[in-house]
Amino acid sequence: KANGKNEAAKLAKIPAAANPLANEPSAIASNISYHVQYSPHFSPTKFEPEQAFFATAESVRDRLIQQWNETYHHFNKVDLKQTYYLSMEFLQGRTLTNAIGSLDIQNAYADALNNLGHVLEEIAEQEKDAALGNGGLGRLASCFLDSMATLNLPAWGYGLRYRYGLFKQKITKQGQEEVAEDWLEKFSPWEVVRHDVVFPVRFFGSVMVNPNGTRKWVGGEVVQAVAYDIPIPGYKTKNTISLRLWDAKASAEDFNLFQFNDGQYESAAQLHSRAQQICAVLYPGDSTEEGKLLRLKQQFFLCSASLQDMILRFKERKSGRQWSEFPSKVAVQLNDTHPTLAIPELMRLLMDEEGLGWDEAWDITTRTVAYTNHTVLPEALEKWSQAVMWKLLPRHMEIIEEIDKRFIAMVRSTRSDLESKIPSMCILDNNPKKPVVRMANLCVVSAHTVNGVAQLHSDILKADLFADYVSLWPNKLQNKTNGITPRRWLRFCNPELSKIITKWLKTDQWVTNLDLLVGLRQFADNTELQAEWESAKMASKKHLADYIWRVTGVTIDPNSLFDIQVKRIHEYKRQLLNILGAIYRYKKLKEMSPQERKKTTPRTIMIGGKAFATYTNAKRIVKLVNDVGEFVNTDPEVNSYLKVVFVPNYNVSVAELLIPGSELSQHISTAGMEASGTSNMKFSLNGCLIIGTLDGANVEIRQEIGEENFFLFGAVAEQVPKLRKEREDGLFKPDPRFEEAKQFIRSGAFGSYDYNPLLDSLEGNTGYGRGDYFLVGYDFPSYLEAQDRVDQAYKDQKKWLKMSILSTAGSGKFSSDRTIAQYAKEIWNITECRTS
Ligand code: B1H
Repeated sequence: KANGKNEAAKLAKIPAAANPLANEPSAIASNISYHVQYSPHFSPTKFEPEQAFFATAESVRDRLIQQWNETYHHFNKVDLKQTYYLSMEFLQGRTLTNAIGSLDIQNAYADALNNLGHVLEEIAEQEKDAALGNGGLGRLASCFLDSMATLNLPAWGYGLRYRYGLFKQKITKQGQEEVAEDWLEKFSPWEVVRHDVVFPVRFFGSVMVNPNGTRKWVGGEVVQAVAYDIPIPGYKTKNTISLRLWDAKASAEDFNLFQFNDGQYESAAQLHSRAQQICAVLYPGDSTEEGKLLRLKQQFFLCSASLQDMILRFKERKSGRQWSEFPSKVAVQLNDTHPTLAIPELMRLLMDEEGLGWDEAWDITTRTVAYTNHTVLPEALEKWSQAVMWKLLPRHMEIIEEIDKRFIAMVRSTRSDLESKIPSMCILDNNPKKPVVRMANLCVVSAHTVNGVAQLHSDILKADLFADYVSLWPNKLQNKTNGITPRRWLRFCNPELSKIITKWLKTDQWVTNLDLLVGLRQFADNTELQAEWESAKMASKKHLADYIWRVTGVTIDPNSLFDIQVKRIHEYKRQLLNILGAIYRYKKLKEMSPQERKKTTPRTIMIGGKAFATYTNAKRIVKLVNDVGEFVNTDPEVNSYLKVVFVPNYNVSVAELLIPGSELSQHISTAGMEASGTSNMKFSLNGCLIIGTLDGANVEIRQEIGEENFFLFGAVAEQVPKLRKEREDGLFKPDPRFEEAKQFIRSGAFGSYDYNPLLDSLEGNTGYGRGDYFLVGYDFPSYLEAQDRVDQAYKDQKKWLKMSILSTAGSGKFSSDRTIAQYAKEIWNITECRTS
């Protein structure tokens, strides 16, 4: 443990290194000590873990910046096509361990810090999570950046620098409480502000028609977008790319000095405070008109600043560049519809600012932009009010109208058979009650490629949501099954298991070639490997048990089966199914004799996740899990056989702790509703078995690891519409076990909180009733049966370990390196650009 004062005094005696960026522990220590003294964020007499973290991070950043400069110098020289990944979310989590590991200087840093009286792992825990995203979609963007850098691809991430990311979740007697999470409280050592990269972004105003008929957007308010760059190192390669996050500021001219001197402070700085609102929070609540407008402003701000930056870079490269070459130099990927405005904004910039005609601008735009769809849930398909769009972005609405008009004309003239489909295929929904712009339609019409994120999801897009477009453009729709970075999600978060894998495969090449994991299959029965595997898992379980005790005060038994469900709380993800199953398990344990109980498989069920602040039923689920936990965990008759724990404030860092310690994880969404899921891949990669439905990427995971290693249950996607109809028509007879579990909640066993609205959602169509839209009742019996198979399998530890090894061995496909290589080849048409 470090002792602040003494250690700081010691620092002064460390000699300056000849090359402060050398990788010997002595040079690193000297570099760290330099930052303590000369990057004066804190008093230089203090060197406690917090100061040590910032100084260490800054010394790592020095190394990243060096590689980064070389990388971009190289990109400029070689001038290959580049990809720009536009996303409203990047869920980066912590950076230190990942950066040191990618630079391959873990041991030297550990030694250097040891010499300075600190422990690397402890220092790393000082870092705040950068949670500039909600869940899977944002984390996917971050995994993609890691893979793009590691594969040496010329690529950039573009996003927004939210002042407050995803809220911190506190659990109180009332349930979930949201608290602002201040990731920039001190500062972020990873971001580099680019005072020279600033672009104006306009809002509101009007369209001026020039004498020659061209049009120009004028007036309104103009905000400046300032770039903050975060270096993203590739694993064991010099290539280090950028995540460029835009922040908003007003310019000095917008500060009314006259008003200010007159004492009117608020109105003097009005534009400044309006600019500050833009990047204040991730996802401003959209229950009010103001909230909706702000979200739309954010989306446009990201698109406009990013495109201006790309165009400037394009023009700066090799003189005499032709506009027609733009699509062979620039690929833009839209992460869902959130950055759709990139389409009309690129059209506007090309026509109104660069003087191109419609046809040329349209040709360039459509050959540049591609779109990824991440959901088929109707409530998540973005539709913006035409009135709001006309007000905020009048020129873009003109362009969207024109795109729509030309699309309709094209369909009429080439495909008269699709006439009846035009109302649902076109972009503007002119329903007089609420005219809207359908962003997904705008994307499909304008993008050269549209992709889903798992095979089943892409098939559903083809057969359902986008079926008519497929008949128009048979080759536009592709599948790109999601993936996860094996660096963060195995190599760094689970070093014990990684060591074993490297030992048995006799190589660590699996970290960048995850398919090599199949080599473990031949040893799945090997008792030596099994023993090592078991002891690594046990160490992680103990570590996790420690953590659970620290954050909840609940003691859990590392010898029990660790069963985890962590993801956003949503009715379609069916945490309710899980908790109803837990309640049923409790009731059966209660009915048993002590001897019978001893024969059961002890379980610790952990559930974690955040509920969207205004999603009432999701918050009720959080409350229920907490209440069930309190009840079960304090029942001395059963609590050595069953514990239920709500893990508070689930985020990337918590995931890095939970996943290595997991043995069973639940991915139990109603079939057809989870586009892919990505935590399923993380768990499976770490040797955790899955109980799940045939949904999203589960289907492919089961194929890869073998059906005998997957606990399958539940209806399949094709059955779902029919089952819902039967439910509505009163033809469904619920299983008595389902009724029993619900009844136990209704009886008030878990306290006085009113759970009726939640329970009613599982019933008929009255009141809160949603007619059990998510089919919890239908799937309950097969879920319980699958859970029985889990209990049986766990009793045979040899068999379980074999299944666990086979899970890891079969997870190679789910590397985001594979996913990104497919995007690069099949959508972006870019090739590697290695910095030597
Ligand atoms: C996914 C979202 C999403 N799909 C709207 N859609 C949002 C929609 O802030 N918003 O308005 C934010 C996010 N997120 C997820 O994407 C899917 O549900 C997962 O199944 C999938 O694995 C993940 C990555 O593709």
